[in-house]
Amino acid sequence: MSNYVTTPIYYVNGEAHIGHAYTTFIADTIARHSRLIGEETYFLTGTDEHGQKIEESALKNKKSTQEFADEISATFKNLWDEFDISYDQFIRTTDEEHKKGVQKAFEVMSAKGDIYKGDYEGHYCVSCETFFPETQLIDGEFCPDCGRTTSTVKEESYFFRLCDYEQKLLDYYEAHPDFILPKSRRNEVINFVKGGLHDLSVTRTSFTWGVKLPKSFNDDKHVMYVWLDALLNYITALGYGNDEKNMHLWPANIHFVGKDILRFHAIYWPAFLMSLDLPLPKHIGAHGWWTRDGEKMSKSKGNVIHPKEVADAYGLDNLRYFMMREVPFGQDGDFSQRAFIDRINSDLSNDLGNLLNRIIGMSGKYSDFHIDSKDVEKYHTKELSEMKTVLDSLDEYLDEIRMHRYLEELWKLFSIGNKAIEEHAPWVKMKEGKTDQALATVALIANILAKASLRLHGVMPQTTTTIAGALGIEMSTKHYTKLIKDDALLAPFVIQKVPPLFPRVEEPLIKEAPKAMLEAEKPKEKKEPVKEIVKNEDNLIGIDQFFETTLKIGLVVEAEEVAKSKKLLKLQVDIGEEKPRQVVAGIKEFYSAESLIGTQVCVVANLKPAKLMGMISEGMLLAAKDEEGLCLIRPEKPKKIGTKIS
Ligand code: ME8
Repeated sequence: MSNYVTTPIYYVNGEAHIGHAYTTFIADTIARHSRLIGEETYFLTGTDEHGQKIEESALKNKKSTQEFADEISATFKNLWDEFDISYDQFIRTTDEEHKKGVQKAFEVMSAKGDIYKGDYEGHYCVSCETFFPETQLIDGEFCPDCGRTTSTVKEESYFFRLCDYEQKLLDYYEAHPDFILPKSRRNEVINFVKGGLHDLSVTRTSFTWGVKLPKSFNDDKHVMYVWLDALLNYITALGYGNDEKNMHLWPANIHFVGKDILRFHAIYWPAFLMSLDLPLPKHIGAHGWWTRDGEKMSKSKGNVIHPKEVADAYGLDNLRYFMMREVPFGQDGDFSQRAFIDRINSDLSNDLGNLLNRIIGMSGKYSDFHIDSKDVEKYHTKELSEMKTVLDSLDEYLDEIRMHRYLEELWKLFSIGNKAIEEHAPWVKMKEGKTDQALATVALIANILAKASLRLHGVMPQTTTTIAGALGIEMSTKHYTKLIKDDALLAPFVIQKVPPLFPRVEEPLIKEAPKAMLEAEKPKEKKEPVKEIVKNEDNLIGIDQFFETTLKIGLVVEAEEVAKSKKLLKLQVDIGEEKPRQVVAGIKEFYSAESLIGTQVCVVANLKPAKLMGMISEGMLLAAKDEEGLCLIRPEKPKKIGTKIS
């Protein structure tokens, strides 16, 4: 089976922003996953370079249209290269082969009787490169899609008999309920078609920057309508009208598009393909709109988010993860640095990064970094079966491009891992001399991480490759088949140390954002510090003051006595961050270092680090001391590491 995946080809009238990056990330994710599972995959992206809009933009920039198109097209290509987007082909509609293919398609449609010459009088929106009937205009003048002024155009035009395809299209939607994804968008297309289609004007005489009609038409005045030209890129890229060398990849499995251009892909494009007697793409995946503070992004508003700037600040894989996890596919989403930071700290740093650190630490201590799955089945049947249930459920979400659900489900694997560590407490097993059991738990986690990485690879290619390297596997079809399809466990290996993959982020990293944007990004939970301590006679404080102290559940993973000190113990306390915190505590008289390892404590987590006998202490333990001595304050029953105490 082959999997041909495409993005829209982007207009070259401005540089890529976060919305373009989003479509490209999703397509790249699907392409990478498809390659990993061993399917023949072809991933197409590129630029849409003809039309009045580009001609006008070039003029404004005092450049020739070709020069302008070359420059902007290169900015897209360079950005995708910097982002390591795994496209197989970057098509430009100014490519000679493409133009030839478009002319060929025009001839075939014409031979079929679907093209005729007539006069067009209508309202044209240059920005959308679309005609609208009077009835659709807002206040009789403005474009119903973008709100800009339309101009009245009367010109000779060739038409495509779109009306003839009305019923065929409706039949097709009926027979293929998953043609449009998400399914919730299907009705809007069906209703549009049911509302009645008009024949489509597919040539223009009002400008020249476009594909010429085939020579056989002997008509120099006309150039192709930019949408006919653009949509055909999906087949000209495979050699249609030229050498046809990749036409075996047709039909596409999925065209990813924004909801703004769904109509073109779900109505015009299928009709063109029917006219060409070619099969239809299997899916059109229409995603929602990324907004900035609820508004559409635009240069004039100064609220455009540049993908490179965000990726440089927060990490490319983190950005990919955030965009796919945060917003359900098909819905609009607001881009907020605060939401992004929360995802990094909780999902990536706490859940995923922490798990890897913990097994590196434990295996180092218990087995000189050797990890062997031999006893995993014996001690962890329950976890293995829970894992399998999660892994088996994932394809369904992927097939429907419900990426946020896919990732949400996938993350259950890390919960299984974290829970297993809490329940089986390998450090206790080690103390009890049950080394096999302790090592089995560590190996279980290694297997969870390996399998999760294989399933996460499409979304986070770089990070999962690093994790795989630490676990002695490759992101390859061979290993995917073995560990996912055949459900095997990892062969014995020596785990490699890796630097922390997801450093925690405390504050927005992009500071030069417009003021309004930073305001909106102040941590929600952080209230303005109370300037004056308001005390009444009873010495009461406000709740805000109490919440200025961050208290968390921690697990003591290491403990040792501080030589030459009667009072101090040096502890490493895991509070759900990338690495454990070092806490130097004055409790030596009351607790032995040994007895603390593997026990839970309550940590004040937002104290400024302090130095005690030359050692950094990054937190404080809660304790109560009376005349009988000191005791640590602990949760009544074990809680998830890092849980906030309130
Ligand atoms: O429409 N949020 O090109 P285009 C999410 N050339 N996605 C966004 C977005 C946003 N704010 N802004 C843009 C065209 N996109 C035509 C396509 S295809 C044969 C021809 C993404 O440069 C989204 O995928 O205006 C949208 O469909 C595409 O960029 C439009 O890019």
